[in-house]
Amino acid sequence: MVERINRRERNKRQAMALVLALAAATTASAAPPVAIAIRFHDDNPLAQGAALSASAQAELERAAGFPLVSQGRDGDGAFRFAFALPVDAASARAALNRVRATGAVLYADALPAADTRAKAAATGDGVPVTALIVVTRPQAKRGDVLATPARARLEAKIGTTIARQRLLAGGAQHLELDRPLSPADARSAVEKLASDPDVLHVEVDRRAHATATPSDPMFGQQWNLIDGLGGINAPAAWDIATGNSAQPVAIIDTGMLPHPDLAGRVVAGYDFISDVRFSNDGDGRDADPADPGDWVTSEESTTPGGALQACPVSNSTWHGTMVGGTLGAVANNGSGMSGVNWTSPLVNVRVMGKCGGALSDVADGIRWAAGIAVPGVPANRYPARVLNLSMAGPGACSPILQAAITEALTQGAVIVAAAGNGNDDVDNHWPANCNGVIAVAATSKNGSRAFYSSYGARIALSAPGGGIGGSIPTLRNTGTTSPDPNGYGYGQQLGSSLAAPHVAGVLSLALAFEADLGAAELRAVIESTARPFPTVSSEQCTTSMCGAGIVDAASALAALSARSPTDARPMPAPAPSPAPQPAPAPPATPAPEPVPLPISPEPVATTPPAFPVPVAGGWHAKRPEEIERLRKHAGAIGEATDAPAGRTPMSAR
Ligand SMILES: [Ca+2]
Ligand SMILES: [Ca+2]
Ligand SMILES: [Ca+2]
Repeated sequence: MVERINRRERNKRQAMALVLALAAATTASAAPPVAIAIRFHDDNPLAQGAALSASAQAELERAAGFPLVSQGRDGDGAFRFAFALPVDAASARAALNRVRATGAVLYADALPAADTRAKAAATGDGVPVTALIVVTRPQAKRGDVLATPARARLEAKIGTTIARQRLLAGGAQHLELDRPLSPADARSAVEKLASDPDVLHVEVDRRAHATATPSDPMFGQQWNLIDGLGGINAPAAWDIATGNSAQPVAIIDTGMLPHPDLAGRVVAGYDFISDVRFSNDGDGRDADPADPGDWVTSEESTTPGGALQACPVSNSTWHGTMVGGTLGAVANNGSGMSGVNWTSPLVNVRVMGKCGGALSDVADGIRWAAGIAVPGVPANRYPARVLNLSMAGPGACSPILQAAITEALTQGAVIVAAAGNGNDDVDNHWPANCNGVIAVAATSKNGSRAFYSSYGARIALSAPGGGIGGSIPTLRNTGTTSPDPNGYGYGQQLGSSLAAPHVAGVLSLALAFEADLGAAELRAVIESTARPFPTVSSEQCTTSMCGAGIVDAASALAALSARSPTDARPMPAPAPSPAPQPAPAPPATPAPEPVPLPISPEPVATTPPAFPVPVAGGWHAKRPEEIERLRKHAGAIGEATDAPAGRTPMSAR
């Protein structure tokens, strides 16, 4: 493809190569990406087939500003390209944002030099294996489950019986094992199953863990929302948007509790934990996603052969309540704290219980949160366009999970994932290492990389997670095992779990202001308006470590509002609908209650947006049907016709 370019283009590219070489020479120890994955919308006729047409690729190269070498398509449907010239991390980031801003792609991701995706996701993380996920040939099934001969053959290979089998959304089979397998036995079982002619794919159902770390209680102010150095600079953004009661945000977590500072904000969700050994509520999936606690005792952790063997011993974390509060605690109610978003409903999607959450449940939870049907689960009356995943588990992104994420992106969802607290390359941790996900690293109050935060080329941007100089004020419950009904209050926490909902919150404010933005465009907006990392004496963030910068709510919203006025389409107030009313409308302008800190003196940006405005014509303009789909999604609540539950499991308590 490269030889097709004309001489003028070639000259331009040679000049660009020189600039890049200079840039590379001054960038210390950055691991530059070697390739990119670009996933177009499925209904784009120019993006069919095994490779892009020459003209489509030329247009892609023009948008990116770089010559690319086609490497075909991967299993997720993404087109892969190598950079024809060496590219430094910052230039690659800018190129990808230009491609995202066109509105034509579901995602455009840089691929690290060592792609863990290629490695088989055969083994778990050292804990017993309680379930396997297989994709079989159609003839191995009878209806939704394995036919008897195939099942018996697989059981012989696994070495134990399959206690339950069920169909996951997306068509894979979930095989819950009668007894947990040791990691070594699981590895052997996976190898044997992989050689079975009926098995197209097999992997261990791994677990991800909540990614917040307790810190000492301290009286805190919400620097994370206010501060113009290490915070997200929210007050000026709240002059433009505070949320939208017609645009739900999904908290895919341990379940939220009825905390007074979430009153009226939480709408009906679902409990996706299918295995009773982890659910801690006495049954499998059910309609009550309230958090019953996720404590693990030392006895559970040390019982040989038990499902919880080797799981970290801990009290209940109330992680979902904490994450939900960071994103959406009620503002201006005279008590407690404020969330990033003051209005949008929070959908309570429970996927993590004792010892974290299984990727099979996370995948189904993602689909359901985005409004996609999941077998055996009632339809989601509050399909969300912003999904928050404050969790991380070791290993590559499972193709099962990637398929769920890609499908959710196709529905218009934007998916935010915590980098994890392992102080490791994020490429080794799912779900943040899946394509199309906005991976968020954590920063301290002084803008340095938080000591625990994972990092690397896959990080989109950073947000406050706490560390040096202060932790993040959060909602909490004082129960150490079960929730204490009189124990609701406030605490302090650290973690990339708290960084993620800051970004999800800013995305929800951006959507509240302009509902037509697709997932990739939203990412381009928040990356290109992120605040550069301040210079610090230790744990300096760089764009190759911590992404584009620290998410800046004021800059993101100012950039959107500075675009052509006809581009701005604030959603109208929701039509009277059967939806439970999520929140009393907050006053339009004042800063939230508990925040005595002065607002940053920096003026609201009035400069033109840093990201390109979509161009009309060609593949890279957003198509009318795409806009229509996004609008429909935004209006889904008002259009719901089924009777309301009237109350949520939260308000029923
Ligand atoms: Ca249950
Ligand atoms: Ca439940
Ligand atoms: Ca409050």
